Amino acid sequence: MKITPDKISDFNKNQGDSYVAELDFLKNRCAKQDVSIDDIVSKVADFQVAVPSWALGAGGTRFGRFSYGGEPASLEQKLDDIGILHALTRSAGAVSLHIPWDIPKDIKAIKEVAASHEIAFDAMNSNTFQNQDGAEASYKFGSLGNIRKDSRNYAIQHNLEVIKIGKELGSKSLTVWLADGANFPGQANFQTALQNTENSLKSIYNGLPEDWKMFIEYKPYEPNFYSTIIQDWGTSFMLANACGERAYTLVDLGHHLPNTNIEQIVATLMFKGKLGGFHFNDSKYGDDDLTVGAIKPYALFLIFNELVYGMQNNPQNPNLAWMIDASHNTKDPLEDLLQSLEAILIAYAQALLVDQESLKVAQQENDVVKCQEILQDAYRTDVRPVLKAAREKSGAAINPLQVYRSFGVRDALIKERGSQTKATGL
Ligand code: LRH
Ligand code: MN
Repeated sequence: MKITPDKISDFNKNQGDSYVAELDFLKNRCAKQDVSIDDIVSKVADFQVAVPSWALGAGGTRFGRFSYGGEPASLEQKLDDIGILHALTRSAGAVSLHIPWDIPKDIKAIKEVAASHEIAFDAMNSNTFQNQDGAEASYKFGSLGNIRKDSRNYAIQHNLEVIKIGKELGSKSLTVWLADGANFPGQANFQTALQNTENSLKSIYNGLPEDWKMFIEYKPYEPNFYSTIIQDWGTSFMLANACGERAYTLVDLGHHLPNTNIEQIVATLMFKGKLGGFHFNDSKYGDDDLTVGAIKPYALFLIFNELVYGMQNNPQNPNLAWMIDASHNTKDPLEDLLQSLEAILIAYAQALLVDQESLKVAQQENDVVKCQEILQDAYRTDVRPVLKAAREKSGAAINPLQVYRSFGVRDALIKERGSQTKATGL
């Protein structure tokens, strides 16, 4: 199923969305504060988020999985689905592959399919949290941090293999997330496990091509429920510094204990030039991998406020890798991803509206009330007309979800692929 730009622009025309009037109102209102809405429209139009190859089918939990019908059964079909998201939004121009869930059988063919949808290959993800058939060593008790040398070496080799595949595809970064840890006190020596992990990461880093980055993703728990070796941003930051200047910390929004001040972590990592990228999602309790902005939209806004400040004031921090990492247990995966893309762009546009100059003055005067008023003025601004303008400017759908439903995309995918296909991934 391919959605062509002309079909989208026809739908846009016939829809007659009145967003232009709302946009003009916003332009007039913001002009007084010397904020250019046209600038924000361009920045939003340029903002590209990578879609995870492992989140295009129905996700599940240990308590069950409910398939969705028309799921992509191959990497080609996954790229076609991301092609649909990109055609509708023009902001999903990259895929983040997970190996071995999505090993390209024919590199040349896969690159052609991706190019046909104008999709780039973003960070590659290794998988040393599942034993593959015929595995020469086990990851049951860990991988890079395993007490057994054979498991550590096997995991290092796997990451070097993932880099090799990524190089052929044109990717420029590797994300390493480790499930490694312990379920019980005494099960592992914390220092030995950390030392083994650091040495293993250094071996992988030494195999990183000159123009590549390595992202070290942290997580407090799951699947281990007593300790996780790379449990928090500080451990990831420490390991990234130990590896070298092209190693960075990756922030998955769901990988924080309740009430963690994630925006402060973001500010700290950008200040130190060690923030590499994001896995966007939302959560109420644990690593719930829910739709971005579905539970804590204000927290997402505050994170983007620090990101915008950092992008304007921290040249020491590289361009960030933006990725979604969500799981769709009860929603149509593509509708869920469309909602996540919308929430990310809304938070970004609201953060770009923050009057940083006035905020700085209010902070210097310890005018606590004024500081909050400045932030919440931006957060309480309906920026959806900005997103619509950015999408129409990019040849995308003014209202992607409406087009997705009106074109009957899911029914067409079920007709094309059947109702029993199952996508690789979580
Ligand atoms: C771990 C994680 C990691 C991926 C996996 C699919 O919870 O966030 O980023 O490897 O999900
Ligand atoms: Mn993640």
